[in-house]
Amino acid sequence: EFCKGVNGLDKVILRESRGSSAEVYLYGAHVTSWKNDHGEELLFLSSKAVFKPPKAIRGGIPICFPQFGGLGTLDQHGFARNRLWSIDDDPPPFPTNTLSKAFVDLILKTSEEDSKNWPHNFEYRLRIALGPGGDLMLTSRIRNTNSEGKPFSFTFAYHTYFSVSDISEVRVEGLETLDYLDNLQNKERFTEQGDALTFESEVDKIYLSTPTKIAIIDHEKKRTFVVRKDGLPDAVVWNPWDKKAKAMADFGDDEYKHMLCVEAAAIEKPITLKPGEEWKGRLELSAVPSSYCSGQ
Ligand code: TA6
Repeated sequence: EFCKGVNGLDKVILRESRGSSAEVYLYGAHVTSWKNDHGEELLFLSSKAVFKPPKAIRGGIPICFPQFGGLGTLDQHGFARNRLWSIDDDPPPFPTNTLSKAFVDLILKTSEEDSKNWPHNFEYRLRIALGPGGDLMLTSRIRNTNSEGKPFSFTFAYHTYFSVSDISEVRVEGLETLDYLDNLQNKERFTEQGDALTFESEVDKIYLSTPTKIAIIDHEKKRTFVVRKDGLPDAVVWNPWDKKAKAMADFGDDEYKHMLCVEAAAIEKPITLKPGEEWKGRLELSAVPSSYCSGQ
């Protein structure tokens, strides 16, 4: 369903037959809402989010491409989240492994402007779909359409902001004992301790070679988010906490208590595509009652 969102920006609403829904703005191909079949909002969106290009929307699932973070020559997190995407009316067959009738296909291609800073031709096709159980599935297909002989490399993240009732009551399972780069200690490499992650201060860590499944347990809501990913070996965990929260104009001072970013990513080893080659990166989010034991 197409409609106008905040500030008249084009928005698509996906509705699944059992009541779950999602919303995505063509600006940034940015998912800003994902609700379960009880109408509960599962993603965090800042009350101060600015829906005005070229500023990225604060919350939901920003797409970080072709550069994660400030690691290269482009703006922080690349330009995909700051561009107007189009509806892809000629998508290649997507091998989605679940039948989904609630989906939208978006596409972003090289622009004159972006070629100045990132001199490559690409086609980025993104399918956003709701599965029968209300799972949210994002499938990215990025193809190098350069003329012969010009490979390109990129880093990538689905920068997902999960809504949590109280960050001090949240645990993350699946990243214990792994190595990570700590963005707060100039990206030095450390090894995570042996049990679930808990949060009592700012965290900004890039976990390396992570499992395909990560669980985010919201104790108060008795809800577990399950992140399943494919083609995305790394995972970023970020909470700005109070000081950084105050420093962001598009983020409420106390909002850090109600969000956690767990981002399926490919950062440590950039992805390189030769002309004609295509990369696929899949993210599948589900929200299940916390009686769910993460070992499943
Ligand atoms: O994902 C973590 C991170 O790289 C943090 O360092 C912080 O900068 C966050 O992304 C938000 O970045 P943004 O450009 O959206 O404000």
